[in-house]
Amino acid sequence: MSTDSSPETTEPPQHVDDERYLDALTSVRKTLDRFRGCSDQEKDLLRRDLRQMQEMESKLTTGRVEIVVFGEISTGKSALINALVGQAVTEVDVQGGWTREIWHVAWDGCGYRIPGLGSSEVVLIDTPGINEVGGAHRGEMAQDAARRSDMILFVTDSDLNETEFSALVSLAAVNKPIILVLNKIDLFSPDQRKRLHEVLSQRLDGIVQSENIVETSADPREVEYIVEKADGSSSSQWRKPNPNIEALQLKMLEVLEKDGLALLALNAAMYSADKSDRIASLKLKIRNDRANQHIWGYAVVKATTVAFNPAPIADVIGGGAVDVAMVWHLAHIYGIEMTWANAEKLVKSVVQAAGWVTLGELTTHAIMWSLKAVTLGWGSVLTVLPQGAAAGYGSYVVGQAAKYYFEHGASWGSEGPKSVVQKILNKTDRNSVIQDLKDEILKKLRINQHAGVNE
Ligand SMILES: Nc1nc2c(ncn2[C@@H]2O[C@H](COP(=O)(O)OP(=O)(O)OP(=O)(O)O)[C@@H](O)[C@H]2O)c(=O)[nH]1
Ligand SMILES: [Mg+2]
Repeated sequence: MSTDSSPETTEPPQHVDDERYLDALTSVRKTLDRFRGCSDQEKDLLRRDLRQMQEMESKLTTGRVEIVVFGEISTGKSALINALVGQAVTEVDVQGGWTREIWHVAWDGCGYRIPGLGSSEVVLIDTPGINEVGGAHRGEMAQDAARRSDMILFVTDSDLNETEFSALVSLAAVNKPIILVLNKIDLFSPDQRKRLHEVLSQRLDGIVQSENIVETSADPREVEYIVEKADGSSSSQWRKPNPNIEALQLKMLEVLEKDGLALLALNAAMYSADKSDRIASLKLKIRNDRANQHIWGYAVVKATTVAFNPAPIADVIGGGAVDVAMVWHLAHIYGIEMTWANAEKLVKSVVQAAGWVTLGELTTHAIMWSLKAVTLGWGSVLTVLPQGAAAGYGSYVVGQAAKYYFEHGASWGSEGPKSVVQKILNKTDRNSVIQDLKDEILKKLRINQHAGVNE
């Protein structure tokens, strides 16, 4: 399986003209195209998703139907797979938590093929028990396998407990056929079996169809046989009866015959829609992180520039070239073309919306906050520090507002700039932004003092 960033695509299957199937194939390929269109950084973060998506494409084109066997530890999941396949392909043990990996086993004997796909096969997937002590991540592995598969066999060996019930409810939400397998029926009397079946049907009303509850004994315990010999004597022998899985086999084939192709198609289409959403939200997140990094970088530049060259108050906030450059750069991050003049206008409108027409107001406040915090004995620091930090804070707010504007496709939306900027001001932890900026300025001051720039 190739894991590089330019996925190979297999040829479309020749003999399937089912519309749902072809739609699913188109949507899977579109999602793979979206992966190709990602930046290197995004591809790096999406490596695993890309591989899974390529697997989904190959699953669809070859017609691989996956049936996951899911349930608590020691309910007989592995025994059931062995019984279906007709040989001991996966390990069975009395010790709970025996199966630790996800196992894929071809169910060759089942006799089902997706019509039109010669290479089609049915694969059974063994999973670790969901409630294994200390095996939380294995439980997640099992859930993940269930999400990718086309049909779910949920195995239990008694009435359901809380874990099983909530697992079933969340599986039911992904809209795949679930067959509830009540295994180990050899351990129950006929009356107990009947009662259990009734209880399960009631509990699972609306979650699993009652005709999809089947009984099996995948690995029945040994029973005593009395052998009568020709001479009239008799002896006792303990033997294992054959597994009893016919009801399950029939049910599985019935579901496959009726819906096999549709299940495969629906599952692939849903899976690819999920991955597509994931790509979109990752792109957003990366862009958002980049934008925040940028804003902070510019705020620090502004803070230190002002601290080192205290300017007349009117220049301190909003008007400077640093803010315009920041906004212009942010537009680029959001893929929006913006002229310098428009960037300047945007900065001005944010400053106005913030109510900083009298720019001194913010600076005076900043000086008040800073006087409390600054205990250093440097007279020069007392003046440059608050002014610089206030200026940086102003840039920070301008940047956040511009970010909102670009995120909404270069628009303030129905709210208008005033209410957006007000919300940003309310949301911003002013003191901590100012404090962080002061730390940055002090860092630079110390560096410069050591370098002998400051006398
Ligand atoms: N009596 C009886 N015992 C069974 C049956 N099926 C499985 N068992 C026994 O149950 C125990 C657990 O079986 P496994 O198949 O290993 O169960 P599992 O669900 O795969 O268990 P984990 O992999 O640990 O989650 C073994 O001792 C099996 O012999 C059955 O139908 N009847
Ligand atoms: Mg097992």
